[in-house]
Amino acid sequence: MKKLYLSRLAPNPRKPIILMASKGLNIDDIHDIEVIDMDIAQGDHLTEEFTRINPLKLLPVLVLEDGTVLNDSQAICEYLDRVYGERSVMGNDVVHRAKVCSMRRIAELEVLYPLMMGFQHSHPSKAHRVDQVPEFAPKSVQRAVDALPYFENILKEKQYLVNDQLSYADIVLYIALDFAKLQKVDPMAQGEGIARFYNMMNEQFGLKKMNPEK
Ligand SMILES: N[C@@H](CCC(=O)N[C@@H](CS)C(=O)NCC(=O)O)C(=O)O
Repeated sequence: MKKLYLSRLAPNPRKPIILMASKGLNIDDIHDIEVIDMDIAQGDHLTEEFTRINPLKLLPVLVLEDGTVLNDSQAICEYLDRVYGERSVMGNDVVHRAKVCSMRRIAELEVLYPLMMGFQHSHPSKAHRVDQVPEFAPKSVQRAVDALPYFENILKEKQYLVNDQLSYADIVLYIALDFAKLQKVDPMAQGEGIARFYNMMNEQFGLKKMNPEK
């Protein structure tokens, strides 16, 4: 049995859950994957046992049957996309894959990552991990906001970021927009295209929809 260590509310662990959902699959119903829920607030990922699996103490992690450890959300999504379901979320052909790769890198590096830095440098729960520089937090969040017009220009003309189908790039941007709310950035106030996109993704993959019991 493969083991997928997750925290269902955190941005990076949400990627594999949404990726599978976008392929019509429920991560909890895959016959050869055991999902292990970790509580970041309780420090489940800081134990000695988990540190042996991922010395970086970060989620998500997928451990394959032969013991191979994939400790990065992108790598896990690449694996899941190829192994499960029909349609590829990473791209159907070489050019489509390259376009998805480019767009998801921009969403990740220009929006999600600066927001993560904003959170890590400001939130009390991260003080044990990060040598916090509080003045850096708003500047980092602003950097993410400054990148949003790039996506607005695309989404005011198109339903999805790449071609006419949902891809991994959309998943990364959606997760980043949802995470932005924690830092008082309203996804509904970043332009018509982003607002429509955010609503569409949120209806399908929102935290409430994916975690009805929470
Ligand atoms: N590059 C990693 C980053 C993973 C990451 O930052 N995970 C966060 C949740 S979004 C985490 O585990 N944080 C725990 C902590 O900060 O203590 C990936 O994408 O998998």
